[in-house]
Amino acid sequence: MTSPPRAEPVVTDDLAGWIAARRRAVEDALDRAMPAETTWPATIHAAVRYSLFAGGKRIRPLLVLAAAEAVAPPGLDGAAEAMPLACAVEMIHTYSLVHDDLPAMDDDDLRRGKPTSHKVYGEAIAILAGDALLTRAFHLMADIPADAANDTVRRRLSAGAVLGEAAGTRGLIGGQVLDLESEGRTIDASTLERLHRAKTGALLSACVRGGAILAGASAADIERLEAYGAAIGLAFQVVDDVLDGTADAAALGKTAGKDEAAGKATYVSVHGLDRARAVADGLLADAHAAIAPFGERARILAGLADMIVRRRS
Ligand code: GRG
Repeated sequence: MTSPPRAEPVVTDDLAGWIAARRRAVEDALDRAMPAETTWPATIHAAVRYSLFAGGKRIRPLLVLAAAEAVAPPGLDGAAEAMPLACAVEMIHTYSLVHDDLPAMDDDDLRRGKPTSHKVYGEAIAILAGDALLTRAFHLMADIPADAANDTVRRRLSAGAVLGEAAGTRGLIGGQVLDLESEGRTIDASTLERLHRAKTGALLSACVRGGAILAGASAADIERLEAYGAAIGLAFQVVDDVLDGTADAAALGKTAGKDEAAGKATYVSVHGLDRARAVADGLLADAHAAIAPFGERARILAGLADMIVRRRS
């Protein structure tokens, strides 16, 4: 069955301006957080920077900052409080891509429109570049000024724990294990959902939860944002599956149609294209409903959810 063309995404000037400004701030903070390419040992710093600055969309850092800004009380700069997490989560995301592309995992040649890390630096350095990114993420979260207030220290530890949980064996790594074990097998819809909630959803959810924690959100607000994060976390992967089956490599910046070719279950193979799109739309509605109580304060989060579900790459 063919699907009707989808409406163009509505990225308002307000949202586009916010995204451009925050992306710049994230690029600067990431640049400051990583040793220069010439710093000893130069090979590893060049490899880390090659992948970290390869043109990622920075969706995760944007979610961290948007959540923090939505809940920060007057007088607190939510984005400044949350910037270490915004950088840390992008480092972890980049490490996972570098390792996922390795011959022992997905064995991919193209990522973010460029040759993958191991193609440029060799396998050993690519493994170490991933390790370095993961290590630096938690170093950054723990790097708290000695004179920081108790509240700041507590929030940083708590956000660090949220990040560790999402990146760990019940999140990103667990999802990757389930993915590897599912290869070449028929899996049912609930296993597929579990896989994606862990592999993709956990980290995206942690962005929102961690950003809110760093800005001092109440437990009730954290719970609302948690529901938003869970919905967009899964929606992100459903849309990724749809794009993997419908877009080309030039638009995606990575090999397209690879999951299908490898016999991997995707939302499209399990549910069909139209149903997969309907699932994404339903999750988008859930995300909007979860943040409705925030009213105007959640307008950027609402816009990011629309962007995630309506994106073309
Ligand atoms: C190696 C522990 C470990 C995990 C790997 C990241 C990953 C798990 C697999 C890569 C393949 C995949 C489908 C991941 C799901 C998450 C996803 C869609 C990543 C791409 O995220 P984008 O679109 O990428 O935000 P950019 O490049 O824009 O940052």
